[in-house]
Amino acid sequence: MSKPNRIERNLGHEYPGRGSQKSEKRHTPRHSMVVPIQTGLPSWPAAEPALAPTVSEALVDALVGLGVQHAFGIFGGGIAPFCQAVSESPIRLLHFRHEAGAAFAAIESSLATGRPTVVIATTGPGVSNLYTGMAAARAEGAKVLFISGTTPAAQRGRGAFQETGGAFSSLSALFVSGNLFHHAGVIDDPSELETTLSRLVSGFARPQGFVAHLGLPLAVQTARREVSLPRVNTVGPGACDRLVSVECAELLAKEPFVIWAGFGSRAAADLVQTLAELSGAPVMCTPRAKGVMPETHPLYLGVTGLGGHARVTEYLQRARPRRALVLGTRLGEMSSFWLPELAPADGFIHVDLEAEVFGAAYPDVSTIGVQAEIGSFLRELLRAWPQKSEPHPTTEPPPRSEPRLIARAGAAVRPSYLMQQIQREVIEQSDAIVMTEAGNSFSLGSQKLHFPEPGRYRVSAGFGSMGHATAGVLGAALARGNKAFAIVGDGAMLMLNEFNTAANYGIGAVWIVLNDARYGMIEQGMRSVGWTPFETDFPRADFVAIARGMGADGIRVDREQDVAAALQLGLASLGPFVIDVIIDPTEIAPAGQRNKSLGKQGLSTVPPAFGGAAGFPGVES
Ligand SMILES: Cc1ncc(C[n+]2csc(CCOP(=O)(O)OP(=O)(O)O)c2C)c(N)n1
Repeated sequence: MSKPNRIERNLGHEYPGRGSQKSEKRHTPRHSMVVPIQTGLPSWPAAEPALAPTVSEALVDALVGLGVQHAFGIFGGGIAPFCQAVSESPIRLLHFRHEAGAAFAAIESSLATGRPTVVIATTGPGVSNLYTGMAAARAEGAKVLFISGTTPAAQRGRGAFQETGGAFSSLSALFVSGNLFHHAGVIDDPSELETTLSRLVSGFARPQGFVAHLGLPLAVQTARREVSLPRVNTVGPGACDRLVSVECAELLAKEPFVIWAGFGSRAAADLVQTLAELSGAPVMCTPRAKGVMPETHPLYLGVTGLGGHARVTEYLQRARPRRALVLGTRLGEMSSFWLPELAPADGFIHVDLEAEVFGAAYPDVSTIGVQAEIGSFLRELLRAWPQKSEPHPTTEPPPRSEPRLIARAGAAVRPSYLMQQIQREVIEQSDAIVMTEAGNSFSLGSQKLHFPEPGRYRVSAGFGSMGHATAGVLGAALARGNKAFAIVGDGAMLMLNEFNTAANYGIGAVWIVLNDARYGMIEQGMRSVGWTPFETDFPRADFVAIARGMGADGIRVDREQDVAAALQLGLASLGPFVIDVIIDPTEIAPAGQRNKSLGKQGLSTVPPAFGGAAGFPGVES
């Protein structure tokens, strides 16, 4: 037998994860997964012909082969056979309380493990409840396959219950590839499965995210068919062109520059640090890239965007680097606020796998776009780095100065004090993932938490749905040692929590609730633009009682002296645990830039009813 060549050796002939499934369930492949070869007349007496697998079973087998370990969702008649096939496989099936919660958990599980995950929903409202999660999956760059029930072709347009898919359904737009899905469609005929699987295999092999949605009518879910697995192996994007890296190295090495790291550079964190140390270029990070450069490193400048650090812009104005090397970020609003002061005079060298991001956020800034995988680009850049070049005598980034807060007595907990204690008790004492949520926790997390490595901090910066972290924390905990923390608002907790799901499966999710009995970010935003807040308060909720009423546990904290002990309890708890912190609502979260940005977009200092016009005086972050 001939030896496998290099490409075959690198790729193997198996899908990622095959044979490495950690599951107590035994998995007996239901069929050979190959098209049977006719060898002539059957021998006599005829053996009982083995039943071909159903499409559901064949699809599940393929998903196991693709490395899927978890499926999250809500069942229903329209998707029951597929749910059953998953339940009999090594994939762990978790039945949630809301489809959006299932989707957020799937996104976070995928991002924490790098594996594809599956979300299941039934027809009609099952699918429509997923919409927010689908958009979030795409915005976050996760690898998620949504599978939903659809109405069979013969019943469409005839008033079918929860009609889904086809020309007559209000939900047809959710089965079209485009800005929402990299691949989507209804499988109306079992023979379409092979081509669909090819799409999934190559899509999930991409280094960046991949989001797909398949609709399966019941008759297709139960149809029997011998399925041959796609014989497709894909090679990732090639090494970055050497000439390009030599030119970039020359441009960067001749004058001081700054590195602007985004979420897409998280897998290349060590190379980012090496380049910074070799060249003397300081590193600033977008909120989702926190930890790509250790946040204690002397060359780390700070965070840009929401909750960003003033010392980043101070440094850029003082040191005036000529260029920014932008790595794996689309420089969207929450990452940059499109601030001109973040763009150096000679512009950007922007590296990303998606060419559409070049020049999109800063169309008037001179940009050299390099379409490449960040790791491969940086490796080539380091190889091409001029031997003789000395690190630039960059102006030293200013040292971080943060006051050490002492617990105060007799008042509610200051959010800044809570963050300081989370830093000490959770981030420095464990390797748990810490998430923040749309609301004040986002800007607080960006500014006040410091991470030593990538993969520890998660926030949905671009889509930013409330409920993303409150439910996503289940997926993060499942993926990483059954422990993850979500710092969230009380409003978000009331919108969506999966206490009951976490209790059902003993998931070690910990929620740290900023309980201020209001939509705090909205209230503070209104005040900061000179409005008198309206309709932002709501009755204070007791999250410990809610958690206990749903099978979880928790503790209420209303004094700063008790914060550390409560966090330790959260860290030690085996199951789901809520830390319900009564916070001081008068401490303003560092979200001023967001309010400024809203002003630029047309929000006025005076409510429109009173004749307000767009724009308002600057609010410092
Ligand atoms: C699904 C969704 N609806 C509305 C918003 C707009 N929004 C952003 S923050 C916020 C208030 C958050 O309040 P809370 O969860 O209590 O957090 P706090 O700011 O008080 O810490 C709202 C309504 C959103 N991001 N997502």
